[in-house]
Amino acid sequence: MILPALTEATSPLFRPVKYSLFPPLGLATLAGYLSPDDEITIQDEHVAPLRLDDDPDLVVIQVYITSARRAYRIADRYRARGVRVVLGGLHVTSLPAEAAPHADTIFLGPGEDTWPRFLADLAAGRPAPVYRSTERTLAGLPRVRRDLIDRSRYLVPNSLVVSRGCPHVCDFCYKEAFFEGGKGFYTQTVDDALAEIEALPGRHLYFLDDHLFGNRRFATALFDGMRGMGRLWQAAGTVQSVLAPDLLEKAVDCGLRSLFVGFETTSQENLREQRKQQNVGRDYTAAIRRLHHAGVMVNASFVFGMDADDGTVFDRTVEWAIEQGVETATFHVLTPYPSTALYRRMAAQGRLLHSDWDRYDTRHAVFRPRLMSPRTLEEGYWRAYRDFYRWSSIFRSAAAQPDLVGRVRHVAYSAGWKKFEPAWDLLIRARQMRRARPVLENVLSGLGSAGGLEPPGGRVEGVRRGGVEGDRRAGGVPAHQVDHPLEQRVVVAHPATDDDALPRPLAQGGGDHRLDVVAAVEADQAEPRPDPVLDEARPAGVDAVRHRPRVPRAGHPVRVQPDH
Ligand code: B12
Ligand code: SF4
Repeated sequence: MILPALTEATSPLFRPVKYSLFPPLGLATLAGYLSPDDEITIQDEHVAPLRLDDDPDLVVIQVYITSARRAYRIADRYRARGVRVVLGGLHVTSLPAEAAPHADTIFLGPGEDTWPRFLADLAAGRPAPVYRSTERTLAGLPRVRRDLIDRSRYLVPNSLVVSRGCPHVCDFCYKEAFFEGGKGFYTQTVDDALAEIEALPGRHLYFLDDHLFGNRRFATALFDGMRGMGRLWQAAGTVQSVLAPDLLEKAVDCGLRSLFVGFETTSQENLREQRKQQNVGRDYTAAIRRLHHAGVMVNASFVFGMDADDGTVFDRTVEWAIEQGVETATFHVLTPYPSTALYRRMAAQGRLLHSDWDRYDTRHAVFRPRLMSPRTLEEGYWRAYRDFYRWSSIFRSAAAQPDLVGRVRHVAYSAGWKKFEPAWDLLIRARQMRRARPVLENVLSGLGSAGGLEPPGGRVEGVRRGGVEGDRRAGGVPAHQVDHPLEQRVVVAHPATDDDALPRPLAQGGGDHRLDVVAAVEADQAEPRPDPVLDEARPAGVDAVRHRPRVPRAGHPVRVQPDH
C-alpha cells in the first residue's frame, strides 16, 4: 500500500515538518479489511523513499491531486511487470477518466463499502474495473491497522478520524465532489470512537475530522465520554461551532488545547461567493477571544485570491491575525480542485491557467484572480507567511493573550513550528520525532499549567491481591509493578507516556487473556524491560496473549480483565 508524496516532501536537502506529522490513516484503515494472514506493507513516501522492486499480488495507491503524476508513474511501473494495481482517493474520485488507464481497478469516494466488495470479488476471481461508493456508514469498521505504521517517523502518530465529511458545502472544498452519490457527513458510534481513543497509547491525539463539532449530539457524547481520560488533543472546527454555547467548554474539559479554524477570509463578499454561509456575519474576534479564554490555541486558516481580494489582502489579513493574537496561521492560495463548484466556475469563465496538478498545491496561482495578477497572488502568499512568523510579529501577537502563561505558550508554539525548521529536519532524518512529542504535549498543556487535566492513567485503585499495592498516582509508579498471580491476576504499570512501547506479551494463569495497561510511569522508562516475575508466572502451553492498551479514566477503579 503506497502513499506517494509531492516533490517537496521528498527533497534530500530539506524536509518540512508538516510531512512528518501524520501517518497514512486512509491506507491503514483499508488494511483493516485484509486478512490477518495477508502480508501487508504500508509505504509513505512523505517520510521514507519507496521500495518499488518488490513483486506483490496487489498494489494499492492513494492518490491526491499533488501526487497524481507520481502515483500514475508508480502504477505504470508495477503494471508493466504484470502486478495488479488499484487506485483510489480524492483525485481518482475527481477525475476517474484520467486515473483509469493507470489501474486495473479504480475506486470513487470513501472505501468503506467498495473496498470489502472488491476484496470479495477479487477472491472470487472477478474484480470490476470501477467501484463507486454509495453506502455511507462507519458501523462495523474493522480496527485501523496502526501496527503497520512506523510510529517513530511521525510527530503525531495518534491521528484519528471519528467522522467523515462535513455538514457544510463550501464551493472550494473537496468535500461535495468526494462524497457525491451518498451521505456527505456521518460519524462513528460514540462507543466505537471512545474505544479507538482508549486503545491509543500516549497522551496526545489529533482529530483529522473535517469538522469534529459538526454533529452536536455526537460531539457532546464524545466529549462527555473522554472526560477524565487525561488526553491532550487538537482538532478542526468552524467559527460557528466555537461560538455555540457549551460545546467548546465540554471539549476543553476533556483536553482540547488547539483548534484549526477555517476563517478563510475576512470579507463577507468572499464568504458569500464561496457559499461559506456558516461564516457569514459571524464575529471572528469573539470566536478567537472565546478560544483563548478557554485556554485553546488557534490555528487560523486563510485563503487568498477570492474574487473580492485585491493586492492589499495579504497585509490586511496578517495584521488582523496578529492583532487577534492568533498563535499559528495556515495560508493558502485559492485552488480550484477538479469537480468542485469553484473549478466549474473558473473553467466556465476561462480563468484556469493550466492542468499541471503538481502545482495545485495551494502555493501556486493556477487561475487568473479577478483583482490582481497570478504573480501578485503568489508573492503575497509567501510574504504573508514571512510577515506572520517574524519574531516581532510573534511577540506582538503573543501580547494579545489574556495571561502570562498564554503569552509564553504562544511564543513557544508559534516559533516551534516555523523558527526551528533545521532542528525538525535533524529529528526527521534521525527518526527521532518521538523525542519532540513530550515537548509538544508540554506546550499544549500550557507548559505544565493546565490545572484541570488529569495525567494519563489517573488513579490506580483496588488492585491489591497479595502482591504490590497499586494505589499510586500515575507518574510515580515504578515500571512493572506486579500484582502477583495468586488470584490469577496480573497488573502491569506500563509506560503509557511513551507511545512506542507497546505492551509485550504477558500471561496469566492459562488460556488466552487480555490484560489492561493500568498506569503511567515516567517517560524515560521507555523500553519494555524483561520481567522475571511474570515470566515465571507464565504457565506452560500459553503461546499467545492479546493486549488491549487502555488509559483508565481518572477516579475510576481499574479492573484487570482476567478472561475474554
Ligand atoms: C492529514 C492530511 C494531510 C497530511 C497527511 C496525509 C496522509 N497521511 O494521508 C499531510 C500533512 C502530509 C498532507 C499534505 C497535503 N495535503 Co492534505 N490533508 C490531510 C487531511 C486533513 C486528512 C486526511 C486523512 O487522513 N483523512 C482520513 C482518511 C481515513 O481518509 P482518506 O485518507 O481520504 O482515505 C479514505 C478514502 O480517500 C479512500 N481511499 C483513499 N485511497 C484509496 C485507495 C483505494 C484503493 C481505495 C479503495 C480507497 C481509497 O478510502 C479511505 C477510507 O475511507 C485531508 C482532509 C480530508 N478530510 O481528507 C487533507 C487533504 C487531503 N490535503 C489536501 C492537500 C491540498 C494537501 C497538500 C497539497 C497541502 C500542501 N500544500 O502541502 C499536501 C499534499 C500531499 C500529497 N501527498 O500530495 C487536500 C487534498 C485535495 C485533493 N483534491 O487532493 C485535502 C482534502 C484538504 C482540503 N480540504 O483541501 N495532508
Ligand atoms: S466547512 Fe470546511 S470541510 Fe466543511 S465544506 Fe467548508 S471547507 Fe469543506
